Amino acid sequence: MGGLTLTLLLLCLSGTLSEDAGEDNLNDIMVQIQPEQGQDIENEYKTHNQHSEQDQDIESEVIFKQNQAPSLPETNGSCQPDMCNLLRHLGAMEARLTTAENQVEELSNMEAIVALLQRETEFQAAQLRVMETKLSTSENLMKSMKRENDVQERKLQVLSFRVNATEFRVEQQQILLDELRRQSEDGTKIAFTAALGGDGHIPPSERETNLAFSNVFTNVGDAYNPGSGVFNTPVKGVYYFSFSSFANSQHNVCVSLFRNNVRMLSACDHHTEHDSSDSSGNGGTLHLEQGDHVYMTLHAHSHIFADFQNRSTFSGFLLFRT
Ligand SMILES: *C1O[C@H](CO)[C@@H](O)[C@H](O)[C@H]1NC(C)=O
Ligand SMILES: *[C@@H]1O[C@H](CO)[C@@H](O)[C@H](O)[C@H]1NC(C)=O
Ligand SMILES: *[C@@H]1O[C@H](CO)[C@@H](O)[C@H](O)[C@H]1NC(C)=O
Repeated sequence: MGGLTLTLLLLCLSGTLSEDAGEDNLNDIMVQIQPEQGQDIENEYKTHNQHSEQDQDIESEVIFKQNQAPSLPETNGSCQPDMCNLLRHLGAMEARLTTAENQVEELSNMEAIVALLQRETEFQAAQLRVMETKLSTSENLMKSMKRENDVQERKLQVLSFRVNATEFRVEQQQILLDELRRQSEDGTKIAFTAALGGDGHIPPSERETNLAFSNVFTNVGDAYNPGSGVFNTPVKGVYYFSFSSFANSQHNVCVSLFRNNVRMLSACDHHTEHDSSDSSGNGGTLHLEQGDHVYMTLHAHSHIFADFQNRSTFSGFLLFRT
């Protein structure tokens, strides 16, 4: 009966413990109070119980000491030796309780720190997610910029092709323009007309002979030589030549136009009893190289009239250069 009361008293003393720590501490207390020691205390208590007024004092003393803790050991002068022993145990227990409380507080501080660290970690994770989003946005932007860049590059290539084509056309037109300018500026102008001059006819010969048309009417460009009757082609191009010949009644007339050593054009008229003059003529365009010689010949056994009536003539001019 006395033991139960003590246990209740001890439970009251440990009322300040937290719920978790309370049970452990109570066990500690029960261990501290060994069975035989407990029996002593119980006996002691019974003895004291017989003096009820004294009992009242002790109970008050215990409650007072609890309020005065942890200065219990210094008050041993005013308590019974057994009670003092109990009180010292109580003081030690209280000290351990305080330590445990401190540890609990430390633990709860640690928990707070852990919670803080957790919040910090969450915050950093959130920041990381934001940065990841930003990064992927930047990457997408970069990709789209690269695509745009590729498109621009292709456009530039197309433009480059067009510029090249335009440049080519401009170059061609420049060449054509230069040629036209050259033709119109140094505009080689070649034209001549000359007639056989002399005091009568040129008699027939045993062989074909050159004719020198010495009566010059025009000789623009000085390509025709009236002394030899040879036209010396000054520039490559297309030329037009014409000639005519005249002979009187008893004679045949045959003339030819030569390019270098090649006969090109001819004209003949054979005499008859019925007319008193024989005329013939021919003409055409020739494509000549620079330096080509063009001249007229009188065939062998042919006759031609040469005076100042200008009936036998040789003409030529440049149509265009090639
Ligand atoms: C209490 O008791 C201890 C020995 O148990 C002694 O050294 C001390 O002086 C005592 N204190 C008082 C206040 O009597
Ligand atoms: C344009 O012409 C230049 C040389 O004139 C050449 O280097 C370039 O490759 C050409 N560009 C294209 C797109 O043909
Ligand atoms: C022949 O040409 C000369 C000039 O060289 C001219 O004086 C003459 O009148 C011309 N004769 C005829 C018949 O046309």
